[in-house]
This record gives sequence, structure tokens and C-alpha cells, in this order.
Amino acid sequence: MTEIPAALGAEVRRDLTDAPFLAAARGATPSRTPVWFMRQAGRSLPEYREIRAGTNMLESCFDPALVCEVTAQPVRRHDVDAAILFSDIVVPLKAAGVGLDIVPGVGPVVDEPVRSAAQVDALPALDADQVAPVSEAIGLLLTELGTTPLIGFAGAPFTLASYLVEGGPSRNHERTKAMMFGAPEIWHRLMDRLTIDTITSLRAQLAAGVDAVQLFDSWAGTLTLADYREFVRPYTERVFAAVADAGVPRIHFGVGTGELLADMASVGTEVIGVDWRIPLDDAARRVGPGMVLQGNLDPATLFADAQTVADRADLVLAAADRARELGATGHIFNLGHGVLPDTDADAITRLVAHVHDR
Ligand code: 1CP
Repeated sequence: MTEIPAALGAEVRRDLTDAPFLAAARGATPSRTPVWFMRQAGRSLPEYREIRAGTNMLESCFDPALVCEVTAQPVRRHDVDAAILFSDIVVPLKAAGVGLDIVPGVGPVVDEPVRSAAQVDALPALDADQVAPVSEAIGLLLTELGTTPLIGFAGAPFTLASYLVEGGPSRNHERTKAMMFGAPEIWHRLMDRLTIDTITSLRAQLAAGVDAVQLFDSWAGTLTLADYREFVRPYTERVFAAVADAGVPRIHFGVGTGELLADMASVGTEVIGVDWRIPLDDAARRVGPGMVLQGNLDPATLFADAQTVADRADLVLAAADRARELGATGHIFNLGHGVLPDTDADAITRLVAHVHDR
């Protein structure tokens, strides 16, 4: 396992004591309500579209200077309280040698979907050296970002498995579930492989100096609670346990996870991401006291007029206040899922200012 230095980002010493995002994530009182957005780097920003023009998405993720620049863009423009590393959940698979690409307008597409035991056994293991460009980008960012914390991330084993088994984005995850239910021994071998790679990727990011980590189990909400517990939860628990020694906040997020929320909040995470389908006070009731909540404005809200966005943000903030009365230990403002690509960048900047002003 990659050794995580005692002082994270040992070479670049940053004073993040007052960073509102880290204070909130630790359950302390931040100087202002911290706000950042999933997919805050990306197509919503003209400067992103310009710098990415004519470049391949996955190749971009292995270009340290480009990753540094794109990660910093939303921080400069919007004054968000955290940066999230510009990368993708399939980067560790690509680095390990799995044949795949990110197709514009589609998402990750795998050359040969993984459906047999022989294919699972043939999956290459990730070596930390193979993600060295990502570590290098993190090194650059520690200087670039000053006192803004940097969030590292990985796809959770289930969500990664769904891309590998389906071969690409999927609405019903039918082949993934066919393997899970019909060939559980193959499923468990695949999840074991992906768990190890996810840990390798996160530990490499932590060794390079990220200040928090988020695990995206974006598609976990397609499972029943019983199936989540049997086929997914043990692996997610292993991932969180394997990064506990870094001592940084761990965030767990998925979409449509209302029914799974209590379980997803009890796998070794300090912060639980909530999508927009349930109010934050309802989420607090489901996960019980002692959790920091992250979320959860519906991303489509940003297509409405400025007053409507502000009013709807206030509803989220009011629900967060009620969540605190129910025992939640903090709130990090975010959307309930990623920024939609056609979102107006100015609407995002106004929303950040509104949350900070309250
Ligand atoms: O050419 C492009 O610009 C491609 C669009 C794009 C971008 C900007 C993709 C393809 N990925 C990314 C970056 C990315 N992906 C980030 C960093 C940017 C930021 O957050 O500011 C992150 C955190 C991700 C993570 C990611 N990729 C997730 C988990 C988050 C989520 O949205 O649930 C998932 C599921 C993916 C897969 C993926 N990559 C890209 C797309 C379009 C998709 C989704 C495809 C699908 O619907 O299944």
C-alpha cells in the first residue's frame, strides 16, 4: 500500500485551519456555509470549453498542467470553498491498462465488457506509479489553490463495476445485476479487484496531498437495500477503512439513495452526500445524529430565474437548519448531483454568493 506521509502534502505546507469546507466536514463551526459543486469543472465554464477544445477527455486527465488549470478554474470564477480534482472515475482503470475511452456526449465506453470469470481474472491490477501524472497534478494544485482545500475522489466499486460489465452508461444495469444475482462468485471476484484498485487510487491521491476524499457510488440507488448489503456494502466499507489513517474527511455520495441512506452513512464516512429527492431534515432523520450532510439543490433549478434559484437555495438552507436540530453536525452546500453541462456559469456564481451571504 502507498505510504501516506504523516504530514499530508509534506513539501507544500498550507494553512487550512480556517477553511470553511474542512471545518464543516469535521463537525466544527465554519466562518460561512461552505459551498462547492460536483462537476463544477466542465462544460458549464467557457474557459473549460476553450482549453479542452480538440483534446481527448481521458488524455487530458493524464496531463498534470491541464488538470491543475481545469481544477482551479471554478475556484477562481465562483469563489467556491473547495476544489475537486479534474479527473474521472474511470481514470484508474485506464491507467491500469483496461481498454476504454470517454466518448463525448456518451461517457465511459469499455472496449470489451467484462462478463466472464476469465475476463475478471485477466483485469490488470493498478500500480500507484501508473497514476503518477495525477499525483503530479495534485502537487501543482497544492501551490495553485493556496488556502482552498482540494477534494480527491474515486468511483466506488459498484459504480465502476457497472461500467465494466455493461460496457458503458446504462439505464437499467441489467447485465450488472444479472452477474450479481446469477453468478455471485464472479461478481465478488470483480468487486474484490475493483476494491483494491480504488484503494490504490485514493491512497495515491492522499499521499500526494488531497485534503478530503469523496467516494462516488453514483448508481447504488438502483439496488434494493438487501442487495446493497449483500453485494456492495462490504466492499465500500473496505475502501473507507483503508483510507481512515489519513485523518481527512471522507464523503460518500450516490443518486436516488433515499432508501440506502442509513447504510451509506454507516460505512465509515464523516459526510453523507444527499441527492435532491429527499429534504436534508428527512435525510438527518434517516441517517441518525452525528453526520455532516452535503447537498442538495436540484441541479435543474439553475435553469430558472435568479430569484427562484435564491428562494430554492433558502429552502435547502432551512432544511439544513432543521437537520441540525435533529442531530446533524454540519452542512456543506452542494447540488443533489453534478452541474448540468448547459448550466449558465453566472447562475452558479450568483448561487455561491447567495449561500455565502446568508
Ligand atoms: O469531454 C468532456 O468534457 C466529458 C465530460 C466529463 C467530465 C467533465 C466526463 C465524462 N467526466 C468529467 C469529469 C468528472 N467526472 C469529474 C471532475 C469534474 C468536477 O467534478 O468538477 C468527476 C468528479 C467525475 C466523476 C464521474 N464520472 C462520475 C461520478 C459523478 C457523477 O456524476 O455521478 C461518473 C458516474 C462518471 C462517469 C462519466 N464520465 C463522463 C460522463 C458523461 C459520465 C456519466 C455517464 C453516465 O451517464 O453513465
